[in-house]
Amino acid sequence: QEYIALKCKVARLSAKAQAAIASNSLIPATANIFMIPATLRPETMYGQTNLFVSPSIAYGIFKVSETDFYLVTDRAARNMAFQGIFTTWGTVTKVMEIIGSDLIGSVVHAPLSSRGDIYVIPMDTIKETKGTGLVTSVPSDSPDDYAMVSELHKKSAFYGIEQDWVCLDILPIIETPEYGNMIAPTLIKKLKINSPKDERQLLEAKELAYKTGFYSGKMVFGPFADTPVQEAKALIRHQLLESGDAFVYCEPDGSVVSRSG
Ligand code: ZZB
Repeated sequence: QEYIALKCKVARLSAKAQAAIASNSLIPATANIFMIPATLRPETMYGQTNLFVSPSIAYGIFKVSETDFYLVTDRAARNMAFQGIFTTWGTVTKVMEIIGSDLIGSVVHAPLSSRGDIYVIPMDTIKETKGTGLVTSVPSDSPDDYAMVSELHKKSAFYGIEQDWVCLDILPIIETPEYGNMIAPTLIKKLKINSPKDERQLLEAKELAYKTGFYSGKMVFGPFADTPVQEAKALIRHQLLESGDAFVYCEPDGSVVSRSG
């Protein structure tokens, strides 16, 4: 599986993350820390509204250069080491560990997003065994994301977050004849999905959203407006890689890489 790993530079850390990171002597005060979500849909990056972390995953912060550090799961970092993403091939330099719940409320800069800076919020269903363990929220086009932000907005106190961290001001970026320009919210309604726990229906909604977006979608936002998604996808992917805002991150198909070591 080939993901696009997006470099979301930390603009402001939550109080807890700030305290933990400031007291770590291996991370210079001027360091650039990037939270790195993995996506299969670079063409939707204009519509990012939040960054999801799992409250229960322990993330690592890994040194990339004297100035740059990446925040991902240990598993993703180990895979990245064998793809030439760190300085020494096959080697990771982990400078600290931080639990996802401590990152919530931080603000990162999301490349291409019409919002610019976005809040880090929780998603319990993130799998540690896939991607980087961080997910960028695109509620216009991802049913999982729309279900989660709706839930968080309704129950912000329960989740221990500020309601205004959750962005529900959703921008249309792709249009399809089947579901209009709000594919995810339309499918959520159509399939009567009420919560992120409606796993089976969400899976169906995701498959429909992937297929419809790719085969009949056209861009309605950004420099490639009016271009079919099938064409725009590669163009936007290329642009993100060229600008250095993203890199390719691959995972072996099928099986999951061991967590040990
Ligand atoms: C932005 C985005 C916009 C995504 C969209 C999807 C959609 P899949 O489909 O199961 O192979 N993701 C990435 N890592 C994880 C993880 N560890 N746990 C849970 N979800 C994860 O998974 C790939 C997609 O699932 C990724 O692409 C990411 O969300 C999320 F409009 O990035 B995506 C119809 C889907 N639309």
